[in-house]
Amino acid sequence: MEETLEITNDFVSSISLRHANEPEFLQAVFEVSEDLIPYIEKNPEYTKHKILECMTEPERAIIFRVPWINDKGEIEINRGYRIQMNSAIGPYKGGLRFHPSVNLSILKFLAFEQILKNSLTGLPMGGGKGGSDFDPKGKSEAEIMKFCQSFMTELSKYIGPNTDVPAGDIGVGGREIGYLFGQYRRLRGEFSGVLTGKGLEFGGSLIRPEATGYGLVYFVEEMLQHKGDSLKGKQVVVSGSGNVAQYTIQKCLEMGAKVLTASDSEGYIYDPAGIDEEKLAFIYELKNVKRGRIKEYAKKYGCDFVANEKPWSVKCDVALPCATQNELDENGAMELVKNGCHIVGEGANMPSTPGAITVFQDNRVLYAPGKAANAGGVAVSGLEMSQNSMRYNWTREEVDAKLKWIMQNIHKTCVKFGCEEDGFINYKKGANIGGFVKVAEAMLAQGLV
Ligand code: NDP
Ligand code: 2IT
Repeated sequence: MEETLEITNDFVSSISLRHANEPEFLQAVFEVSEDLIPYIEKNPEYTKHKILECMTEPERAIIFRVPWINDKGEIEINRGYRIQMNSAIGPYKGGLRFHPSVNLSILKFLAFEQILKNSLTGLPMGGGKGGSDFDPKGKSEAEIMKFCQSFMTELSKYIGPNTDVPAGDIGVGGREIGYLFGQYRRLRGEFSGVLTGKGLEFGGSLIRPEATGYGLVYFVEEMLQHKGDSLKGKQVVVSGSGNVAQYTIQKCLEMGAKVLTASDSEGYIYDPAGIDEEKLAFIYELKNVKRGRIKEYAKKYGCDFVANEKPWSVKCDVALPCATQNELDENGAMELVKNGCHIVGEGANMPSTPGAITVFQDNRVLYAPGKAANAGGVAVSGLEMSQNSMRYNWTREEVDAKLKWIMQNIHKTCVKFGCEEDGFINYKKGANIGGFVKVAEAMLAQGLV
């Protein structure tokens, strides 16, 4: 016990110093190490070879200038990044985020989470993440294309189908992946599976756009079934209204649940009658085509729009945060618990703050962290890579069945490593240890590299 404390303190103080200006990265590392350190303690090989220290230092972090010219003919300069975190079990794999908040700390937290998430899928993918502080909001089609081309001109030097395979994340969807792919193909003169989330006409996989949301709902259904329950008839609160939120809502409806909320960075809508198929079609059009604001939903359907607030005070059984990091804090968690919410599944990456996680754990809320619950997106990206390598496409049913099977396996892994003495499943612990073991063993086997 004393030894564990010592190692914890050493690790915590050295990593805190080393990454002093990276709060999100430290938050992610501490959340994971809380579960990993007691486990690592029992395996001296991991301690001796400093596996956790190695895993928290990126293999490589690339930062580059992205110059481009806007529609007014003015020069704009953004910053581009690719964090190549760990390639012990496969090529770096992870999304690209375009959002003004993007910085080294946020991308390192995402890349670190991605190592464990990708391992949990069972597919051979390492961890990486990238992006830019470019803000796609309000930009014309031509500006988006010019930015993507300039970004890829530099990024193309560091990626490839066997080295690093980026995909989408916040602000990067099918449109951006198309422009990025076009520029890579032009620069390299090759057609390869260098990106995932591609259009179906040029190597994309069926179900990839739906995969994160569908996978999240499959995972939550597994959690409920494990305790003899199901999503049917449940009241669900969702945050976000982008890619992950949209397909989360769709699958919840298919499973017979009632979805009461959706949000964006300006606030949330509360629809007590529930979002149905027709209203969801309005959200798709609003967000993916018109690129409008969620408050227009409230105007159209005559329900409440609550500006500058998160939806956690709405009474529900299940909460699915699907927008961004740290969007669900301790107060939000207490509201959820007070209103009887007993399952939280993270569609977003690290949406719950450490304070919120403590509230969930203290109140025995079943809490599924993003690295387990939202792994369906990268899992189908992995399946897109397989299909590209085979030069073949699986049907929608085939991909969906594989996705469901992968989510069920991740659930089993969480139960295996996270089941406590009284039968309570600590999904956070299960996901952290379950994701870690494979990467740690691969790192040990490959020596100090
Ligand atoms: P989108 O860009 O499609 O949608 C993002 C949504 O989150 C929008 O509704 C957006 O609102 C909201 N949002 C973004 N930033 C903020 C912010 N700072 N404050 C409040 N709301 C915000 O992204 P995705 O749906 O792809 O991603 C959502 C989350 O899911 C992210 O955490 C991402 O990392 C994670 N994820 C995504 C995967 C994928 O395959 N796409 C896979 C696994 C996880 P607004 O439009 O106003 O900005
Ligand atoms: O956070 C994530 O897992 C993603 N944004 C998807 C990454 C991918 O490579 O599909």
